[in-house]
Amino acid sequence: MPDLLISIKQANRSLAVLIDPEKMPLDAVAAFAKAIPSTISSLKEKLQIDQFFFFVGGSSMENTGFDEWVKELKKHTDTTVVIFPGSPEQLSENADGLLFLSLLSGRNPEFLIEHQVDAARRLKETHLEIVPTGYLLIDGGKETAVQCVSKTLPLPQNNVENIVNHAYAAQLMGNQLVYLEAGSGAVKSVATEIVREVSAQINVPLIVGGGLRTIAQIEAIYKAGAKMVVVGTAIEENINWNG
Ligand code: 1GP
Repeated sequence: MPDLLISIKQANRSLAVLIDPEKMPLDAVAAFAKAIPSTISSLKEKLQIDQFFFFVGGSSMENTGFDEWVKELKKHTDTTVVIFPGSPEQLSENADGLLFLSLLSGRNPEFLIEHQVDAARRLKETHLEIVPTGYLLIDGGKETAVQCVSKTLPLPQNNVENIVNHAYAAQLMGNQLVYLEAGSGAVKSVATEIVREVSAQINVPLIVGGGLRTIAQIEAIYKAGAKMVVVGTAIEENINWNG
């Protein structure tokens, strides 16, 4: 398995396609894995992407057949699969890596430390590459699943300094990645100005996701300094999405 964190640091542009197993039945996984490479190669060309990942996870606390689902995906793809967990139960040895998220924008202890403690013993025994990630929910213009499930408020986009301070604190706490999340299906993605300010102030790779639907938006996010962009809904709605 490639070293996930090193490869994110070394590549100029990484793109992750986010898939929520709750929204894709097991028997649809093979067809998805067969169809996605042509979408990926078109995006690769348009955006000069160096590498792709699948992020797998969802905000729902359910975990029906998560492991089996990941196993099915790995059976049909060579792409690195990274767990983007919504809960400690979303774990599978069939994946390659896991973002160990702390929702640092919020003040709910459950998402700051309790889930992490719950997962600790299982993670100690895993072969997965675990990457500590400071996860910041940014106001995306509507109530998103992360906000709803975590019962935390997003950081308003008009207070850039506050977002920068959260990101810098995330780095000081030892996080190896910082993730600016406008929330799945956000009406307003994270402003490029915010991406620029945050990426100038931290020296760990910056991930940006939520509400990204056009090539122009994604290009602007990379240009502003993001190392990785995450796209979910656009591809979920249309497997042939190409911006
Ligand atoms: C990943 O939640 C996002 O950061 C995905 O958002 O579904 O809006 O692309 P979309």
